[in-house]
Amino acid sequence: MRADTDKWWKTSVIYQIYPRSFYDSNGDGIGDLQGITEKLDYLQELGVDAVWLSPVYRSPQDDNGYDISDYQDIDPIFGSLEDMDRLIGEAKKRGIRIIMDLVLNHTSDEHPWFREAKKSKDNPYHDFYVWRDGEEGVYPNELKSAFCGPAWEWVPELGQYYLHQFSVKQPDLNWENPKLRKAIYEMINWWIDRGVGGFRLDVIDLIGKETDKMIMAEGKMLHPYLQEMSKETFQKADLVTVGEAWSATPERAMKYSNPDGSELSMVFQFEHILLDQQPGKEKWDLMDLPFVEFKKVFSKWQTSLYNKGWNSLFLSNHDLPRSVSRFGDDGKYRKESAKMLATMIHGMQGTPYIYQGEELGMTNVQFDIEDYRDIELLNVYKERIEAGYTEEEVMRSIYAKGRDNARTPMQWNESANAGFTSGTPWIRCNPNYTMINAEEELVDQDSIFHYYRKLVKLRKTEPILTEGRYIPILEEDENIFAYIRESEEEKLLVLCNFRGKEAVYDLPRLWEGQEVLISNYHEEGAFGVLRPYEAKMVIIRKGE
Ligand code: TEU
Ligand code: CA
Repeated sequence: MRADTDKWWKTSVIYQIYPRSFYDSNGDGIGDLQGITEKLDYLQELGVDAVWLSPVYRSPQDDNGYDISDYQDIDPIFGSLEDMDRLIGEAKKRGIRIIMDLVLNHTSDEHPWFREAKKSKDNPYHDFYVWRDGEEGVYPNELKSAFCGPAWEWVPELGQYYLHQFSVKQPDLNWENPKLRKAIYEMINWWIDRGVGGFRLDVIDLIGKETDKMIMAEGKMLHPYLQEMSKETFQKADLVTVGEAWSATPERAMKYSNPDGSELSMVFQFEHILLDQQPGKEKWDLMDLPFVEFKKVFSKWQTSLYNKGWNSLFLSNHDLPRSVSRFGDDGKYRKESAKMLATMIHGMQGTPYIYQGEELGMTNVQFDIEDYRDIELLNVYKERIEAGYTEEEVMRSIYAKGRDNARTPMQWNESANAGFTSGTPWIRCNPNYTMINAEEELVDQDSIFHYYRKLVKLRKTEPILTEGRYIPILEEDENIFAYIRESEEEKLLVLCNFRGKEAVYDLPRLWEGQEVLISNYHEEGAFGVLRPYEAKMVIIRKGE
């Protein structure tokens, strides 16, 4: 076996589930573990190797589970530890590994550690969190919470502030404390012993924070902590680990995903995700996607990490809008453009991630403000209305970027509530479920679902997708995303038209008439022209 393919996750495709929106087995309106177990055959048909679950631990659900009050228990809304064991076991039977979401930068303020920490300055758990002395109303520094407002909360009994980079109910942990680190590693090992296949590590770039210097991401102790954690936990088993790192650059990613296995398998980087917002502003400050730049970002990551690290490949997750609405066309060319985006991502080197419903071409929603649930979205609405933005402007940003776009229930069939629940869903369904749903797509061989199924399979059958070197082409083209993958034996061409009109290209004739691995159009078109949102992979097998 080649060095490159010695890890199972290098030929894998990972599916992300947002449990509360996936499938509700008991009619309380919230998706649960038993619901996931019931849908494992669907995931097996899609062909994915692993499933990443957004957090299902015990939690007051202030940030839908990213505020954990007990790392070693399942929240009753999702089920029990027995349900978790059953899910792991049933998934294993189908060749699917379960990946847990580790939130290690903060806990819930209802975690016993924090309850203790708040009792007094000399409580043994006090130093598990980040505190600063001060006086009420005078913040220790200017740090802001990602969910609006200052990142400091006053605790009058102690005369101290605690740090929270997210909601007030998510106090930041203090990784400088070796006792905290040890407690975390013990918890991780407990999950490894339970048989999980790996971990996604929430905002992991923040754990080395140097609070007084206002350095939050990539603090100087970040990589030492990761190496310590990896040695104490992950390296004991054959796991996949993926860190969420908004601050990652290719140079930093080479450390995180060092092939020597000293830190993680890979990181999620967000450079391509940050392009359609005004420079230096927030994601709500919309801007058209600079397409040429978008391609260059991907090409940079593909070429810099070749043999030096490993990429994760994704266009959407539970924090992001639906990819077909954001980068494609969720109207007339929904099917074509969803398949095109999938082709672009699944042709690259790295581990592709499919976010639930992406394989159906699920789209963004436009709700009235009362129908939204996300803490970030509701906070920004309030903050921007108070700051004088018009209702229309704020709603336009929310429609484009709000996290609830990704969190509406999975669309299983055309029956009430998309077949997601027999009760009242915790958040409204996207009304288009009567047209876009799994049941229909499973029957229709030409569906987006079946196209994803083929792409997942290609990663297993075509080694060039795992190993081939990436070579960007047509780099300045304003319409077409194109690249070549090259290995000793083969050459693969990936062509994607990002526009709802024909696009022409100039490439050597040697590509004409070659084997088409996959395409989103049935009939082959003329060489040199791509039809609206046309995408294809063409392969030349050199030995032949
Ligand atoms: O997200 C990290 C994060 O920085 C988010 O605030 C993200 O930037 C935002 O959604 C985009 O505006 C992770 C989780 O994925 C997210 O769901 C959690 O809310 C957050 O951490 C806190 O745990
Ligand atoms: Ca339920």
